[in-house]
Amino acid sequence: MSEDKKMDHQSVLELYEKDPVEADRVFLGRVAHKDRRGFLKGAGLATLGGLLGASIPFHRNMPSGLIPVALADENLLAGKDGLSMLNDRPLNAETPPHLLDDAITPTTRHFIRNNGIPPEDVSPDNWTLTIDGLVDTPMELSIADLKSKFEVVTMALTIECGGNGRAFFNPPAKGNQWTYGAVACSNWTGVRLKDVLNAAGVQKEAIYTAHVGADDHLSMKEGKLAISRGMPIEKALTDNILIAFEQNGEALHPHNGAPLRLVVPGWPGSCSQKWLTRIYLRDIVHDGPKMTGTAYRVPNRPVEPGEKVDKKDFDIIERMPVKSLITAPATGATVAGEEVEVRGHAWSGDRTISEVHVSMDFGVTWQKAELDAPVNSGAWQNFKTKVTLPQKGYYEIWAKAVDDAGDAQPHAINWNPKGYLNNTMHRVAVRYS
Ligand SMILES: Nc1nc2c(c(=O)[nH]1)N[C@H]1C(S)=C(S)[C@@H](COP(=O)(O)O)O[C@H]1N2
Ligand SMILES: [Mo]
Repeated sequence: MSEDKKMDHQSVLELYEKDPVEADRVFLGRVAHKDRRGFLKGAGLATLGGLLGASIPFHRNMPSGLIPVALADENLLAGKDGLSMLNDRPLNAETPPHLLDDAITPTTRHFIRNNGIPPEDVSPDNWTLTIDGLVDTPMELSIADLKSKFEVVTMALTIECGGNGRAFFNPPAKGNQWTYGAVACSNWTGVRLKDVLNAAGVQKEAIYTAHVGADDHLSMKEGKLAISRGMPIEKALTDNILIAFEQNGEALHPHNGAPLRLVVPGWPGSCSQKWLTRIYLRDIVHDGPKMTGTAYRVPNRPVEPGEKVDKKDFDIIERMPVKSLITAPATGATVAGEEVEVRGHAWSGDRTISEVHVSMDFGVTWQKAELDAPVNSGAWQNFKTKVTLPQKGYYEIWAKAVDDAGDAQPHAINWNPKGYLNNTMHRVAVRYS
C-alpha cells in the first residue's frame, strides 16, 4: 500500500527508470515476458503514446498507478465476471458465493490462484508435456498426442484452494485472504493421468509425482519455479485425475492454466499444476517449491490459536475436509415471501456427501436438503431445500454437510498457523420484509 502511494507521485518515466517490471505491470496490466521486460523503458512516453495511438499532452498529470482506459482490454481479469481481486501480483481473485450457483462453474467464474507470473506463449500447437523420472519409457507428448493416444474424457471436478476461508482465521494467517470463493467445479476435458503414467510404465521405486508448470517465479529469475507440488503415486493412479486441455468445452482460460493443466479433485488446489509441462516420478516425497517447510501443511496435532508450531510437527495436506457453500440466497438478500429456496454445493475430499442440513434459526432446528449424487467422482454435489421464515425480520441460513465417513462441518475453525482447511459452516444473512 505505502509503495503504491509513493508511486502515485512519480512520472511514467521515473517509474520505468526505477522498476521496469513494476512499470510494465502498471501500464500493461501485466508483467511483460522476460525478453521484453520493461520494454517501454527508454522509448518511454513515446511507446506508451504509440500504444494509445496518440501523444499524451497532460502526461505530467498522469498518476503512475493509472492504467489508461484505452488499454483496458489488457485488463487483468479479462474473461472473468464478478470476481474480487485479492492480489494483482501474483494475480489472485475469488468468486462471490452467489455467482457460484451453477452446477458447473462457468469459466468466467472460476477463481484464479497464481503463485507466479503466467507464461505468455500458451499456444496449444507448440506445447509439450514430458513424462520422466522413474518410468520405463520417458515420453514427450504434444497435446495432439495426448488426444490421439489416450481416451479423452470429460468430468466435472472440484478444485478448492487449501487456503479457502483463511480470511476468518483469528489470529490471522498470512497469505491471500480468501473468504468463500476459492472453489469451483468446471467441466474438464482431457486424458486420465493414470493412463499416461501407465503408458510410460511406473517403476516400482516411484513413490511420488512432481509437477512442473511454465509460469515464472515472481522474481522472473530464469528457471526458478513459482510452485512445484506432487502427490503419492497411489493417489496419482486413481481414476478421476485429468490432464486437461479443455475447460467447459473450450480452451482453458489463460489464468486457469491454458493450454494444459492437471486437475486433482478433492486435494488442495495446489496439486492441480497449471501450464503443465512436465511430470516426473520420484523415489522420495517431492521437495519442489511449496512442498517443503510449512507450505500446504498443517500441524499433526491439535494446536491453540496463535500457537507457534515446530516445522517438524507439520504434515502435508492430502484430502480436503467436508464443506458446503450456500449459493442462494445471496448473503444480505431481502426476501418478500416467507418461503425461501436455499441452494448450494457440498464436497469432501475423496469422499461423497451423504447429507446436507439447513437451519434458519441459528442451528437449533435443521432440515435435510435434497441432495444430488455427484455427476462423477470428484464433482461437488448440489443441494436445495425450501425454508419457511415464521415472521418478518433478520435470519441467518446455515448449511452443514456430512460425508459418507460421518464427518460433519464444525462451527469453529480448526486453527493452524498457515490458515488452511477452514471448513466451518457457511452462514448467509437474509432479511424478510
Ligand atoms: N503452475 C502453477 N500451477 C498452479 C498454481 C500456480 O501458481 N502455478 N497455483 C495452484 C493453486 S495454489 C491453486 S489453488 C490452483 C488454482 O487453480 P485456478 O487458478 O485455475 O483456480 O492452481 C494450482 N496450480
Ligand atoms: Mo491454492
